Amino acid sequence: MICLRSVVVIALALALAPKLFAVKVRHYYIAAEDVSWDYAPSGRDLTHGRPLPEPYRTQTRWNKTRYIEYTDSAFSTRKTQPEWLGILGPVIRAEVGDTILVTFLNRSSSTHSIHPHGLRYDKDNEGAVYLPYGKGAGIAPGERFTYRWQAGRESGPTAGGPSSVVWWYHSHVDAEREINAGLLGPIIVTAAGKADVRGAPKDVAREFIVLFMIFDELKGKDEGLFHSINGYIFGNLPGLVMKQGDKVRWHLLSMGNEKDLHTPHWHGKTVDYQNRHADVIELLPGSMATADMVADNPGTWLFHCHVSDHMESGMMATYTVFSPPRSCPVSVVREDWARVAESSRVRVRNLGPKPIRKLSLLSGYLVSSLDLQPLILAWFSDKPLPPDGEQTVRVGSEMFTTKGTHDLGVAFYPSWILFADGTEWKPHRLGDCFHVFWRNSRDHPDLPILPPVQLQQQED
Ligand SMILES: [Cu+2]
Repeated sequence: MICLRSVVVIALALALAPKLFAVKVRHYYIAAEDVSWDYAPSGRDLTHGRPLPEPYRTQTRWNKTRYIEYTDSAFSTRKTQPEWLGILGPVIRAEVGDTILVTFLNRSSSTHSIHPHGLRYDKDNEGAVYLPYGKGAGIAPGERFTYRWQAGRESGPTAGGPSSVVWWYHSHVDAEREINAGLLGPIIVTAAGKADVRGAPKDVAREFIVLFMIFDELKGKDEGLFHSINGYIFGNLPGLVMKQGDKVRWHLLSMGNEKDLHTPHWHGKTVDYQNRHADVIELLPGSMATADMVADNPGTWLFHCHVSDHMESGMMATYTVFSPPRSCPVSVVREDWARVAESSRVRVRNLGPKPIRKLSLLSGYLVSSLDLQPLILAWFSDKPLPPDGEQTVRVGSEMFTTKGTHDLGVAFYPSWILFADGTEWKPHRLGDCFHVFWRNSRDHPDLPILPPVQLQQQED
């Protein structure tokens, strides 16, 4: 009997052990670095397909200081972050119950810190300069400090709300100047039991974090005021893409001064926000808001601040909901840029079961990940193409010249296919089944290019 009781006690202890000791420590390595930042890398207003308006075209590249994430304490290998994060520092994630360690290395030329919102810390780990000072209040250039923060119950979502919430972190030595410099980023805390291994909520397909903020480069002069979303103006923010049907979570942030009253507005969809349906959300400087969207309306949609002055000044981006990919009857075969450029021929493969009698290809310059400029020229196959067969199609050589071009690459896509049985295939949208030959494949291996002609103007 005693023996059985001991077994039960041991079994109970073992069963409870994972719960008692499952406190996760998530360790991040984040440096502050002086960098150069371009508010409009394309040099264009990508939401309207035209040059940047004055006065913003004068200078879009400025010196900033950013939080950059590394893989470990050597601070030699950078972690890649999604393009859409833009100027924001890396996402620091935790599940309620976790401990967060951030080893901060100050590689910039001024003293900085990391101050978290929403998490629990003691004085030394507050990362803010005021009396009395904690050890992590300000870290001098070249120095490092490891902050320890707790994501307790009060850091997570409340019952009935979304499964994750967003908080700020930013430098707090001379906060106004440092935030304007770019030293800011998001913390996401997921409810206990609802996080995957990364700490991200399991019940949403993707989370986007978007900061609405006016960066001031010239002490308030118009040409130095960048009304940006994640540090990009006039549609230059890349990567807000999702699949049709995805449950998507938007974490909205605002920072800045009394001009930073922002009202993010989605075209194309409403969101669930604080027990109401909304397509505009109100933000004040320092605000953090979380809204959920079911991305069931395919297309490219405008996402912008609804304050008139801010709209005018380029506080806009687009997001794209992809419909499920259509099966393609042919593919353009992946090849080296140099090889294609030299031969002025692309190879086409018949992916379907039916023999193809004839087909035509169109092409366009990929000016940015959101902007494909179609060319009018069409090229035709010169002989039938059996199932699984490949043949080369001669295309114009002029598009492969590098002189004076700033495009990322050249895209080819089928525009018409005539099968041997007399039936035809035409694209639903021009650009369906496209393939890009990158001018520099090493620089743009994973750029999430969008099907062309999806960029539609969605004016209010
Ligand atoms: Cu605004």
